[in-house]
Amino acid sequence: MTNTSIHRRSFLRAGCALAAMPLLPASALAAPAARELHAREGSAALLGPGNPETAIWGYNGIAGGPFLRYRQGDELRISLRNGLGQGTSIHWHGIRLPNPMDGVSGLTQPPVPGGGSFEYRFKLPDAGTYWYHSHNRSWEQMARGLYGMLVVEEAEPPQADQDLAFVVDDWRLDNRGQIDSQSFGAMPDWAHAGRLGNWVTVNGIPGPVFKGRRNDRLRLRILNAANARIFTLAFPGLNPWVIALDGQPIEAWRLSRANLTLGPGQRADILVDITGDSDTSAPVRALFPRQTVDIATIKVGPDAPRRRTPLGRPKRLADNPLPGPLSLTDAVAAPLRMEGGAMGGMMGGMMGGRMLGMREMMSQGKVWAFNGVAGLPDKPLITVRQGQTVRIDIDNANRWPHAMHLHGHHFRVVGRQGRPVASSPWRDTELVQPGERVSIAFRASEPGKWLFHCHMLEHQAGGMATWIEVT
Ligand SMILES: [Cu+2]
Repeated sequence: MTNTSIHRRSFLRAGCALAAMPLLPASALAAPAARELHAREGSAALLGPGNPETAIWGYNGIAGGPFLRYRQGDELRISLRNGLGQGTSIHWHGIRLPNPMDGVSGLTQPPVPGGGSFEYRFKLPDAGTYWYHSHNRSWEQMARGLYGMLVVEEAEPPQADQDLAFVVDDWRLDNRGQIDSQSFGAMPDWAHAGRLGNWVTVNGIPGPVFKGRRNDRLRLRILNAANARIFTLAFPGLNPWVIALDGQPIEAWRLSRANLTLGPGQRADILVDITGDSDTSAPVRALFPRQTVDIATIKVGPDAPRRRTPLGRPKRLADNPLPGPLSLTDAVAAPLRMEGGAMGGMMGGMMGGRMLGMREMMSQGKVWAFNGVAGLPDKPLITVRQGQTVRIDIDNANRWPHAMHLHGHHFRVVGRQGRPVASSPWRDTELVQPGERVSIAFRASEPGKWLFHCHMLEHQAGGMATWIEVT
């Protein structure tokens, strides 16, 4: 199990003060012409400066892609150029957009072949922290670095002295510091927790240091970009305010003793007030089952503070114009039973319209099923009309947590273990624990075929994918 334990040594070089990664101002990026994201090979300093670089795949050759930043209501216009030896496409995670722009290879578009290109063009209706990533063979393409953060600025952002991306990923590296490509497709990963890495980066580097002055407020846009790892983060001494989840504003709450848990694909916007004395620092800590690792440091510089006391409770951000309200009494409902995986006791499932035994399924790389069907079915989970409220009753009947992601919509949790839930935040990805029954609801907005799948990418590839048709 050495591969799945996090290496400690990367985090012992606390002295190396790497630059934080501020997001560029919108004016620097919002050019009217189409910008290009070129999916290609590149190299990245995943091991930190002074160490050999790691060969990766990235948009414009950058591991974790360029940060994209727009204003609410802007049009995104990006040409994907494929410089890889295999097909690819880009999904815009959390963005409400027309279905043909959703970027799901095999459902909303054919994969863009090597040497080909495809133009994505759509409006950005909602402000918040989103991301974009490959949606073809994503279990390999994302593990190699094909993803990036997409920020849509609010008209009135919260008061903060710095607005920072905080993209957490775990990479599985071999002992030469290169991406372990031998283990792509390894069935033990697919049947268990998914591909877990052994090397953690924040914004593509190990242990970055974010610098501020005493009483500064930092906005951290945290994204879990890992294939499969659930990150639990602690901010000792920092008392952050959580102000948004999956891009959607919430009533600010203090993370004083609690930790922040993010499943793959989930985001949280937090505000951190630096209260330490000059030249002190506070860690951002990742808690693993048998280990705690400082993945970033927030350092108080020697400069005089720009204000005498920290800022108070933040104002609630303006809500996005999400389609609503939900009409639960006349919602169209579908059950979704999640089965399979190691120790799951699944006997077999439907594949391509045929009933297969478990051994036969595994020989074709399928180890999970939704409602007894492994892999993307020909028929949707449910067909609904635009404007209808849809409820999905998820029953996680196996031994593993799953990060369920709905494309093109945000939903609310409206039930847990069969009991109604009165209020819950809008999300696009929900972490469902083993044995948990969770009902989610949303209003079908755009017509088309919307994928609903586990964002643990090996589970998705291993069978956990279905779709919802909006007519
Ligand atoms: Cu899963």
